[in-house]
Amino acid sequence: MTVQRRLYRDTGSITSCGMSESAPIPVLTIAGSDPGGGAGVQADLRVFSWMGLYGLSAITALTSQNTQTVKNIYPAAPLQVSDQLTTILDDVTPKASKTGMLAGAGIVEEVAAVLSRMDAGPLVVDPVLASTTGDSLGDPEIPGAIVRLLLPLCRVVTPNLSEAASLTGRTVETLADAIEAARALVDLGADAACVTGGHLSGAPTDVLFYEGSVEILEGNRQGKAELHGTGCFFSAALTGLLAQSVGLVEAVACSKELLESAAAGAISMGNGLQIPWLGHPA
Ligand code: PXL
Repeated sequence: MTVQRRLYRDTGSITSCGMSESAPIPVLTIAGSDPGGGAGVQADLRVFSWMGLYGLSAITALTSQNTQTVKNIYPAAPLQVSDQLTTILDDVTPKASKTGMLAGAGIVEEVAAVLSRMDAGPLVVDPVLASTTGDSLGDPEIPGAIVRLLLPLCRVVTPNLSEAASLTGRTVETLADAIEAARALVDLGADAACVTGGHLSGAPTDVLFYEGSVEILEGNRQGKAELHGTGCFFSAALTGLLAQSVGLVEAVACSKELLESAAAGAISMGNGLQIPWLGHPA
């Protein structure tokens, strides 16, 4: 697999497929629980441990869901989220962090307040607004709160097309739209924006806007079916690579290749959507 070869050649601390060979590096996810294991905190921690990293997690919501549907969402109280965060960060400084489902504008406010005063490493914001099954994962105030409070703190924001549309107030349907949306997200305060193109018609092409230039990352669609938890997988892999000091463009390209590999190996765990799955590291 190209990821393996490229990482082996380019980065001393990574032996294969994004795996760290040094002492376990702490990485943090701030996200919701998916008890079905396909998305959210459970997916993030699976990616982190596959990379040999030490996963920390602050839970923003419980959900009752499986591979077919999101049945219920139970958001944490905002202060419960900030309490988890300050308690973790008082003790351990992650080398990188990510946010996933934040479940309410009040939670976004608390997360931003903590991350603006405590070091949690470079921040990946995955602006989760809905599940692949189409269920909303939070209140309508979330996109505005993410733009106002989290984009200025983040290293990179990783929306899919519809999330990019919600964050920017634009129509984002084509590759040209995705490029403009990525630029707009940087104008709104992100250091970099990666608009993922899994829902583009044609090849799943991602767009990265970073330091004034655009990188187009073409991908290959693996199978026809939608998968559950692809956004979480991608942003967790990206966080894990940033934690290992891989440069942003390389980390995005590598995360995309890891996701393609996991999509090619997707598993049916329940009767609904398949889950991206990486086999054991080589
Ligand atoms: O894939 C987005 C996502 C993120 N986080 C949680 C989820 C989902 C999708 O269902 O449940 C907790």
